[in-house]
Amino acid sequence: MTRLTPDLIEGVPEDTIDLDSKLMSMCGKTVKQLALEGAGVDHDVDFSKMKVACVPITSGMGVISGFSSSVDAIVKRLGMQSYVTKGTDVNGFSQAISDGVDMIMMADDAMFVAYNVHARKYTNNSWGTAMGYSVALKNAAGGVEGKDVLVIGAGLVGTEAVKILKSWGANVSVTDIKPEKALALQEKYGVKALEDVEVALASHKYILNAAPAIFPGRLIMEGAVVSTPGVPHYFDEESRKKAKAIIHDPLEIGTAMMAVNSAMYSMER
Ligand code: 2YC
Repeated sequence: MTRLTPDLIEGVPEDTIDLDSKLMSMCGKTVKQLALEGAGVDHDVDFSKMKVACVPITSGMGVISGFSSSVDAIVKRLGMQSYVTKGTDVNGFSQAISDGVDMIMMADDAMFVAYNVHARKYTNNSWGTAMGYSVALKNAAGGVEGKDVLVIGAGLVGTEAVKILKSWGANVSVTDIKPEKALALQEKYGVKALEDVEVALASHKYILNAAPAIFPGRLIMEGAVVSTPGVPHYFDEESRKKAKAIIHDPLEIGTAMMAVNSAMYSMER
């Protein structure tokens, strides 16, 4: 899993990229509306009663400066009550439980979860990112049913995205730097494994890029819709000119998706 760095998320607490405006122009939806759609909810939901604790986790490579405060800000932007616990790890977790929160958000080096205390169920960031960026792609593309969609990366996020896009009736192709990983998805989900990423990229208008890869604009089709959670993220000038939409943010779409999905485990649908 690609590990965020403080510089990548420093703009998240203040939403310096104004993500909702970008998504409204590309997808016609806000982050919250995309997350509700991904959670299978077709109406707005008032989350103001939802109490959330974000617990910093020091295990492994330790805390990422700004990560918990970014998650806290993203959850607040959904209308939920949220705070970062004073304690970290088990101490923070126990504070959250004794505070009687409804949901706990925390991440170590392997997993990032939104745990709904009442439902005793969680949503992880791999599914949340895959769903959030698939919903964004679907909205920006005006639907994906019957359309050729390329998923780049057969890792945790790419695999979830393959399953989601296939379930929506897209003709899914998948490519990975390790061909055997794409072939495994071909076997398991009946999608097409493509060997050459450059040929794949240049022949697809709809792309979900779940790889930490950077692609030159010469490979991007005119009018391409690129939904790209992958970090590091960089699309050159040519890509920006040719693409109809390049949907990216360092953390918010995936985090909002998992927070909304887990909140709905214990709320009226
Ligand atoms: O600050 C903390 O609590 C750290 N333990 C957080 C570590 C997050 C590691 N994961 C990542 O950087 C990325 C995120 C986009 C979520 C999934 N992988």
